[in-house]
Amino acid sequence: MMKKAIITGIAGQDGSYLAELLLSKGYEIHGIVRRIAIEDSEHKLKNISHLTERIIMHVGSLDNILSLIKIVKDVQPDECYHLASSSFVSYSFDDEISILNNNVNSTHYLLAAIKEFAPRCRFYFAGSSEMFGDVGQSPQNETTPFNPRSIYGISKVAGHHLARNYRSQYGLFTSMGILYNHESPRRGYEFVTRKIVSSAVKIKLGLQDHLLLGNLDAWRDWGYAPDYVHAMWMMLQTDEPDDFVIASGKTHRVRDFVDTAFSLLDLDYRRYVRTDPQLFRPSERVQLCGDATKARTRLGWSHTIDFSDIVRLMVEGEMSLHTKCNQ
Ligand code: G4F
Repeated sequence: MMKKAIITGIAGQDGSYLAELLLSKGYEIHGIVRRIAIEDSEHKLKNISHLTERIIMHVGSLDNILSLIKIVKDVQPDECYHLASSSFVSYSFDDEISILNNNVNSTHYLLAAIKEFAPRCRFYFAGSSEMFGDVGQSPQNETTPFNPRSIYGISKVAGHHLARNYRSQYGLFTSMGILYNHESPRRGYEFVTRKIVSSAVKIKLGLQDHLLLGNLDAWRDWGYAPDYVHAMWMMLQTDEPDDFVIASGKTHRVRDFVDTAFSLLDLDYRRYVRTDPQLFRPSERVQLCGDATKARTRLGWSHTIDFSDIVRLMVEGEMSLHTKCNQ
């Protein structure tokens, strides 16, 4: 029988790739989106505009447990991928309050709705390397203690404990991916990789003259988003629920990303990139680098696209957006 999956955050980078993957596997897909997304679909649903005929959209709010109960009850999903969250790692106090409330409550409401109304549904929780935060060891794996240093990281640790608790207390199948940074041409503009390629292309086309960045010497373990959503699906196909680090295992500096992107456009980044102390973040002392041995051995997962190809795909994607606009 056709499997049914609910995806929260379906219009985001990961949600859109996951929807494509599950459709290719014959799933019936149900996406939960806010009313505002339907009203401004050209912008807010652009990542899934090519899929809207093939997915069932539910207008619902993740901060309203009643709307989630209704959707879970009606759909009776086999799998639920909870990807929606305020995912930009902000350090602003204003954002802190809503990020913590939204991220923790939405996870709790969904788990509670599933426990009551679709207890056989398998639940994927989108964890993050931000949960490790100011960590004492590199690389990190599933046994590394969490020491989050951002509200976003704290909200993900709380969500992780909720999911684990529903696993051990109520027997729900809840699995978590601790995903390191994953990028693609669908990445949001607030994240450093998209900011870099978008500016580099504009500089190349004479539409912008410089790029302001924060710490160029911050290290990140960057992978390719479609590889990472494949791991999410694999995690829900196992015999037992478990938690997995998903990472490339290789780190690069923001400076390396900048250099590679600008070089692909025959530009010398040193002429255009300036740093702004206001864009620096606290607590970025230790390299976030993931050890995905468990995912490789237990799931058979591996990443397929390396750093330089990710940068190239993003630069090409950005260039083609400008070409389309000018046609
Ligand atoms: O692209 P970023 O904003 O991503 P960050 O904070 O690592 O978080 C992303 O990955 C996490 C792990 O998967 C997710 F949990 C999270 O939701 C998100 O997807 O920043 C990357 C690095 C940081 O070290 C930051 O300090 O780039 C550095 N950076 C330097 N200049 C900048 C900038 N980041 C941003 N966003 N903007 C800058 O101008």
